[in-house]
Amino acid sequence: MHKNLSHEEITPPEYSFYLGCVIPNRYPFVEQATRNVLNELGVRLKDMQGASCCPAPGVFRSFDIPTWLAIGARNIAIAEENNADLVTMCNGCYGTLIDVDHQLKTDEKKRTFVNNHLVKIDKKFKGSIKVKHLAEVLYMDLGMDKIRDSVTRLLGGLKCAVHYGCHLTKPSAIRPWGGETEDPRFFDELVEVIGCESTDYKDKHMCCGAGGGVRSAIKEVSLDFTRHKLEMMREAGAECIVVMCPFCMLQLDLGQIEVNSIFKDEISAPFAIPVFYYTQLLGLAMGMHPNDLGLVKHHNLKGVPPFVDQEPILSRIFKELGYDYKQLQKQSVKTES
Ligand code: 9S8
Ligand code: 9S8
Ligand code: COM
Repeated sequence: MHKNLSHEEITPPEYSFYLGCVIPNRYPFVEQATRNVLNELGVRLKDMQGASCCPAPGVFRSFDIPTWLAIGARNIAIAEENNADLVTMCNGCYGTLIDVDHQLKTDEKKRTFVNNHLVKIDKKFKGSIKVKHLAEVLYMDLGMDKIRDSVTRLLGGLKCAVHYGCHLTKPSAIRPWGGETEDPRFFDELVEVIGCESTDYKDKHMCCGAGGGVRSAIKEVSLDFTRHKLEMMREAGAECIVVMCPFCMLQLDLGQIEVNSIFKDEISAPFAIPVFYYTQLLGLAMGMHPNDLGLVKHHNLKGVPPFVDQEPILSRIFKELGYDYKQLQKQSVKTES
């Protein structure tokens, strides 16, 4: 008998994979986890040869809009050459690239301006592809049924504080979530479908504190936001934080260590809430090995992410799934030496 090939098996969904800066430089295991998970879900990722910083919306757009438009357009043009919609794992990159794409698709004057520059490097913004966040690819393109079908084991009711981050849902008019910014549910649903609890907490949609260049400009103000968010998450009983933005990840992870030191007199106890990127947990629920998801920290180097120790939580989840954290760690050290 012939196996009926579904449409997907004939043409797997393809995307241009935009990495941004923070993941390659700070959290390379997030790229690994995401590549492996998408691959497992039947998605084909095309690398973007020569892609640069998006450039970061809160930093670049605030200073120089024409340059921001031109550099953003150059990155989108690379995805256009790939002939595949662009997917990004970062809210900030999403913010820049979707806003640039929207402005250039709707404003001919801006498009002409940008293309007059791009022609010098043999590039052109055509407006032929879409810019998507990973959340949209998972939730809308692949869809919740497909995600649900791919889950082979549930994560035991792990209490997650979901942090959406600003650029994922705002400005709502050029985001795909039906205008929702105050109470979106898609990220919570993605977390619930893998057997976690999305713990409700106060000021859930407040900024992590990093964005808009605030982290670089006034560290203490930015960390004061982070301190508040962490207090609210702890108060609600969250066991971990789940993000889909590496800049939020950096702020809530490394920032937690910083908060513990600069606000040590204001906080009731030091924070130790591990932070995961969503695909790391999704992969685990899909039956993938922790080593393929960047979930085993193989060394004891200081100053290397993840900064907040994930072992206590992971040991517990791994045990339920039949792995031994210490064993995995030892095995990996052996093969490395
Ligand atoms: S690229 Fe350069 S700094 Fe960053 S990661 Fe996301 S936003 Fe775009
Ligand atoms: S929240 Fe506000 S601006 Fe943003 S998206 Fe990521 S970093 Fe955190
Ligand atoms: C936040 C990016 S994800 S930026 O700081 O607003 O540019």
